Amino acid sequence: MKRLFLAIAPNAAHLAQLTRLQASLDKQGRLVPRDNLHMTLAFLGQCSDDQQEALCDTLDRLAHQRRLPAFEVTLNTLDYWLKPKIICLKGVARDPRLISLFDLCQGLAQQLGLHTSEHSFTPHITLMRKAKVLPEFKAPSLTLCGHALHLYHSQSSEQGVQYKVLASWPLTAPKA
Ligand code: 2AM
Repeated sequence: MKRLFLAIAPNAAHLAQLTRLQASLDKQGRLVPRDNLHMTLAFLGQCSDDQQEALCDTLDRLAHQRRLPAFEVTLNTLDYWLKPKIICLKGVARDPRLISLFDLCQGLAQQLGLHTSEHSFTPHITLMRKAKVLPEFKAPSLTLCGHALHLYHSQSSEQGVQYKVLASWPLTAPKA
């Protein structure tokens, strides 16, 4: 069994902005390492090899049929979520292509009997864990263009949790 999730990776320019933003957070918490920064579309939980294979087969087919849409999202608000104790940079899913990609990922998780989100979708990137307070400054605005969907394996190691990309699919403009 592997702990898996589907997510989008920020590009190099966004990573630079995110690490600058992290540097201005107060140090009472644990910063998410730069290589781990991502925007989750579906946390799948523990998956068997068969579930992983079925998921990858379906996503291969959907990508081939150009049914995984590229999208844009603006993340521009810092928030503190009390229950998971995280600070994140969040936005609103206004782009219907992002909403449909989220629904598609959640639908796949459901079909395979995997974990599905118990919350409505708030696109966000977690910057700090074990956080205690919301910083009071205004966040920069980041507009992400989703061009690839990645399947990540969340692995616990001595250096902490590491996320490894197991597979990727291109996100495309729909067929004309
Ligand atoms: P996040 O996107 O808010 O940081 C891998 O564990 C990723 O899946 C994390 O980044 C995490 O949150 C997200 N995730 C969503 N729901 C989760 C859950 N119930 N348990 C663990 N991680 C979850």
